[in-house]
Amino acid sequence: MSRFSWRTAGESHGPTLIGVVEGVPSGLALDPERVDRELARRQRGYGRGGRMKIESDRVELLSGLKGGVTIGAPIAFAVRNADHTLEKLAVPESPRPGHADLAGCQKHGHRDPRAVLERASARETAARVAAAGIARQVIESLGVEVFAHLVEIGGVAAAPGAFEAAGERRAALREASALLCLDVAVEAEMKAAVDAAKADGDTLGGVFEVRARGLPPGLGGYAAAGERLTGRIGGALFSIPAIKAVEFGLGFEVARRRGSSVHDPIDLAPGARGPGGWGRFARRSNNAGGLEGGMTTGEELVVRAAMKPIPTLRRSLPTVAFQSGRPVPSTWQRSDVTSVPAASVVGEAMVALELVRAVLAKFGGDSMAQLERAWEGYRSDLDRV
Ligand code: EPS
Repeated sequence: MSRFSWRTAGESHGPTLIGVVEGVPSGLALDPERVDRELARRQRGYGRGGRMKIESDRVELLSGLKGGVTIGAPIAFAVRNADHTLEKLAVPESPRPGHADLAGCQKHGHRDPRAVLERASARETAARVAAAGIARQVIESLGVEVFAHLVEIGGVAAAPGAFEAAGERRAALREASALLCLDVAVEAEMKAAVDAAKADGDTLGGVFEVRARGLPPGLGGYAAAGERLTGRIGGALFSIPAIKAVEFGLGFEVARRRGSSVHDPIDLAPGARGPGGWGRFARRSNNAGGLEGGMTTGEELVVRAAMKPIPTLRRSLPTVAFQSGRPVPSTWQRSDVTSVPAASVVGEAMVALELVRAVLAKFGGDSMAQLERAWEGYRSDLDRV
């Protein structure tokens, strides 16, 4: 079995984004429409700009399948760019504060922000969402659900219990929301914040939350730094452009409380098995956000990420022209007012990719049948612990 890995290539205004996913077991009937649904969701969200009116992202599966079923070979895919004007676009005269422009030019020793921003652009995340849309079908077939929703935008927050209150209606509520938020009551206020920022030529950040259910305890590991799932998932979320903070469960609040009100007491599960049907144990609370010792606990995984406002502002910020060295206002190109809803879809994808990696690392298997046997075998093993 090859180790699970994925990579992407492609520029924001190049001909196409491409990607390769390796290590998906054979025998999985892959649903390309499942991938396209995620790509469409990433394009949505109140506050998105003109580019999303041009694109309609779709995945083209190029290898690793026979009759729509995985054969255990690398899965290559493309997501074409409708706007592929890369060679015609002007070179910006100055770097934008907040974007990769300046540090990227310094890193490469040139004065062409376009050569940096074309790859640094969050357009690349469409390929990540496609990679995850393929790979997550492995864990979805095992009953794992990964679900992200927007919890805050421009300082306007959803009610803290919005996810629990939504219950089984969560997917429908999110689908109906222009912001991919589960709290219908705050949506008008959130939209008003986006409208106000737009009117001022400004941009907005926010917070999204990713939840994962159906995970067995013991994914990840404590024995080596690189196995710790907290670090893997945290790193995966920090790899999304513009993410500045990540917190699991209680997050920063753990630093303010005593141990007795942080750690989740352990009980025997009220039924014969714990959450998700794994083992005999359950927790009274989930302040840990589903991770202890770098491993899943079997409780729900709960992680939030904070995104900064997009750095391309219609109202300019002070910067310096490369050639003249003079202070100039930053230039504006077409951009979003906010893309936190889209970032939530990318966050869901990144968490899903790390969970696929962790599941395949623990259970292995060249084929889905072998993976499923190992998964169910572990369920029986846990009854003896
Ligand atoms: C994006 C495509 C980009 C931007 C955005 C994300 O399209 P364009 O630059 O052609 O308007 O809308 O990129 C950024 C926010 C950024 O900072 O680079 C996309 O497909 O998500």
